[in-house]
Amino acid sequence: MGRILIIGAGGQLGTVLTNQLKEWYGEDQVIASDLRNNGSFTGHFELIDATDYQRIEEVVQQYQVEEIYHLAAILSANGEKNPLGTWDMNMKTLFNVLEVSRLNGVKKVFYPSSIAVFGSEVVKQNTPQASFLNPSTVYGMSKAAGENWAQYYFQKYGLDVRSLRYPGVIGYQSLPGGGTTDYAVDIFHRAVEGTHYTCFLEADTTLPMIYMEDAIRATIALMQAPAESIKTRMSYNLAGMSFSPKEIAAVIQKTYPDFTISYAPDFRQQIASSWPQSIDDSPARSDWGWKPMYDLESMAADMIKQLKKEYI
Ligand code: AKB
Repeated sequence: MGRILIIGAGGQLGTVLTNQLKEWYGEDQVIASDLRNNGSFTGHFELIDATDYQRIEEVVQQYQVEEIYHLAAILSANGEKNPLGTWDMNMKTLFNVLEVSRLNGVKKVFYPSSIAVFGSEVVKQNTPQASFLNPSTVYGMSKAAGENWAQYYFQKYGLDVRSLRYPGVIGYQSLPGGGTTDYAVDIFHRAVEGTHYTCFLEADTTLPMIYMEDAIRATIALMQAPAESIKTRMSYNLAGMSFSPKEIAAVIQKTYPDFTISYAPDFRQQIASSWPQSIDDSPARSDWGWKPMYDLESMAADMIKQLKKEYI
């Protein structure tokens, strides 16, 4: 097998995915890349600004890359601070990855989409995969467009692009940046360090979430699945669990009875209110055998256990 390039390896998902891919395929097979080297990478690391076509191509040729995970993007909340810049950045980086892949023999591309592709037109409970997409954020718009481009490159050029619509990802290994679901990670850090948490969403805002371990397992399973199992070339709905800030706080209080939370909703509330509350991921289950392992209780227990080691 040829080498694997991860673009955005220093991000929330990239940090963990890079290590998992090294475990699967061996350290020498994986090239981590990002705008900066945060010093945590062992093995191959390359500085890549994904808006720079030439730089991606250089690395792909140097290492004879056959698979790319393109994880670099500006997320929902940060994206709203600079709508046109976000569109430019999210689309340009995707086009660069697709074109470099098409022209340099890259065989497979992973493109992360998001529940942010859904907007007010969908049923909020068990939102089906084949829903009308009217995203409320520029990030969501870029992901909806990106899904169509992924499908286009598959149909027109035969490029094997695969994609998942991630819900909010919760993990202890890395911090999210600039998303609307970030509160569900922050809350654990505050609880374990013993401080109060002020939540930027209202108490009853239910959103779909997934534990990092499940998110990584789904990603690798999708990429390893035989091509004939991949029935959608847009993006697969992916679900783990659904909960509100009030519900997660109550679970945390079982371990930390003194933990306190208050609510000061800001502009992110409007984004969260436009998203589904739960996701129907039955196509992923039936096409390539997806099944989540973590629910709210087991995810919270593991988060607390792992973070305790960090805050001693
Ligand atoms: C965000 O909140 O923007 C992301 C996402 C759901 O895609 N975590």
